[in-house]
Amino acid sequence: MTYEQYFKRYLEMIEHKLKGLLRAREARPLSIHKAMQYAVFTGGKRFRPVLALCVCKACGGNPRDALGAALAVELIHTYSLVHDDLPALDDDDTRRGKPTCHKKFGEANAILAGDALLTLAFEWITKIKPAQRAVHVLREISKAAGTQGMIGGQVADLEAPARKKTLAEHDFISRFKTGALIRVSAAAGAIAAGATAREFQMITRYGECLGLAFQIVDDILDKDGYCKVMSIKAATQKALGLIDRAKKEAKLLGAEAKELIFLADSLRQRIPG
Ligand code: GRG
Repeated sequence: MTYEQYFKRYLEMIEHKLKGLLRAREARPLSIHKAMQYAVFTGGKRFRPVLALCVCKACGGNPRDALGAALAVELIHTYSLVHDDLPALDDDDTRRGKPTCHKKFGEANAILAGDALLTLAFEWITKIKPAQRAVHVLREISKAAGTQGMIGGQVADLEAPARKKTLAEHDFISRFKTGALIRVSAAAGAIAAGATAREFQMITRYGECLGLAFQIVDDILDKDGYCKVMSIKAATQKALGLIDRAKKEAKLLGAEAKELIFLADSLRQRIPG
């Protein structure tokens, strides 16, 4: 079974909510809302929100309780892609095979659309009930998206010239730039479910392993990043080791963890060869 088939229900829940959320924003000024919709609906895998919903279920919650957190991480992920594509950063013309947001709507609109997606994410976190869980999710996501997470990793990446990076630097950058948002997607699902401290720790370790593996797999597919400091074979081994560790953590949660194991295996499936 494919990722899309297995997670059909979750993917539909996420699309439905995202559509409602962004349609409601068709108010003036239309240009910014069009740019936001364009960025969100250009065919992302929705890996992070699916992860949040699976974790919520694995920790005994109703996946719907994690929807606010799931949408928030997807909006933050989308904003990071829109900004990363800008001329001042990666200067990319295409994303997911289509023109980047700034190519389609202009640079000013793309900057503002990214800002608005980030702000909207925080509005959605406030919808998590009870309020105590919303505050906990807010704290974790703020840290993971900021200089102690994604932004910190991006800055460290910009400051380290590509060919001089060591393996340790790659690990540091990837844990922050990519891993933090994936780890917190899992953590937020656990918080929304009212997980125990033990479950929260296991889920955090699961998310950490998956987050680092995610970047290594992305680099294997692009023959970039890790593949500049190690062979594709070694990078594959490193990713497989992390995916196995993630699965071991998930298995400690018992039968309810089967979706988490499938998700880890779908990442494994993306590795070529
Ligand atoms: C805030 C400007 C800014 C940057 C933060 C996350 C990030 C740093 C930049 C985005 C570009 C990048 C290469 C990130 C690495 C993480 C990664 C592999 C992103 C792609 O994620 P997928 O595969 O994308 O989940 P889809 O298209 O499926 O949503």
